[in-house]
Amino acid sequence: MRRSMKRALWAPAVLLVASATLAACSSSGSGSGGSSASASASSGSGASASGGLKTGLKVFIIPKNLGNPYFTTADSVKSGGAMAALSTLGETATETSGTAATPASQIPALQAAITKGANALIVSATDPSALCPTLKAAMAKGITVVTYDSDAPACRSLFVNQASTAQIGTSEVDLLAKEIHDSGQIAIVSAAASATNQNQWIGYMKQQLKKYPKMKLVSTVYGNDDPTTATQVTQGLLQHYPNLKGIISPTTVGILAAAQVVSSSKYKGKVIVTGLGTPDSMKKYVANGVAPAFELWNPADLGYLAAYAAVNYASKKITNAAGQSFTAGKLGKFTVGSDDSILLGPPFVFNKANINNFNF
Ligand code: RAM
Repeated sequence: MRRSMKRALWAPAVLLVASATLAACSSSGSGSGGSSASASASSGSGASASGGLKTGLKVFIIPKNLGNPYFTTADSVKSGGAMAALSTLGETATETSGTAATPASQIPALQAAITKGANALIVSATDPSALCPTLKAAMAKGITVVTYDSDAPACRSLFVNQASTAQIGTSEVDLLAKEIHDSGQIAIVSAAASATNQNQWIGYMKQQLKKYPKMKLVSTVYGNDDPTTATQVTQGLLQHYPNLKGIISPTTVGILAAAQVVSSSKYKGKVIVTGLGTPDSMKKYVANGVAPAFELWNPADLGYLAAYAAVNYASKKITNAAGQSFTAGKLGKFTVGSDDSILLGPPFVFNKANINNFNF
């Protein structure tokens, strides 16, 4: 919390700088669609390069799934994400996962990384309970386990959080309330029912809704970070609740599907969509008024920070004790909070006035 004011001032500037950088790069990142992507540096194992950090570490980045543009941006070299940071630090980086955002798809990638001699795992948890035995086995072997994006609190050393969990949930309700004048039926289009981040955010949304007695949450549906499923569950919502006024979708895949469905239906102009989306995918829906405002952070910065946190931890430069600090390259200094987590910054609100400044 000590950092919050500094971050509040800093985040838009970083996003603007990052967007300019990303705009200059070609569009596609590494890792989409395949089972793994690698970037390696040619340094020797165990050597001490920048600031006493180990080099030559085998670091595996294991997002919820591959093919999700959010994770491609968070992880890839081209966007300046986790693999870019690891390459700069002289580590060997591999992005790997399944193609579905499910534990059944993600766990084999975790197990394979352990078998291949991983020194560190950077994981976005599809399901903390299902992943825990594998993550605990990794930690028992001395492997550094850092979660990012979606936590597995009982079975990792550190969590790199994109923004305050409470602030994300609360601010999404506030954004929608403003658009629908504090009144009417609303629904949530989530990702997977087992995802830690989704469930925590939804918990805070429900608390915040108590401040808006005329807004009624009628349903929460799950699109599983799959465009087809997210489209179908949104269509189902509109059929079952013809008086719906708003949808909150705290997933980049879900918000896009929801905005597309509403835009091409008779509900355009009647149902407002908000949540967490990437600016590139949502520009069209900000312009047509279906999603006037939504939020996110820079996913590339999240991956970059997670990489620095993992390498500092694996190099024994930090522990997970509150107050431990390290420098994450271009992002500057970060401090471990009282809950073993490191906070990137507050979410940023995109709207008509600013969205064209962003390219990710
Ligand atoms: C989706 C994923 C991810 C979430 C983002 C906002 O891509 O569900 O976990 O953090 O959206």
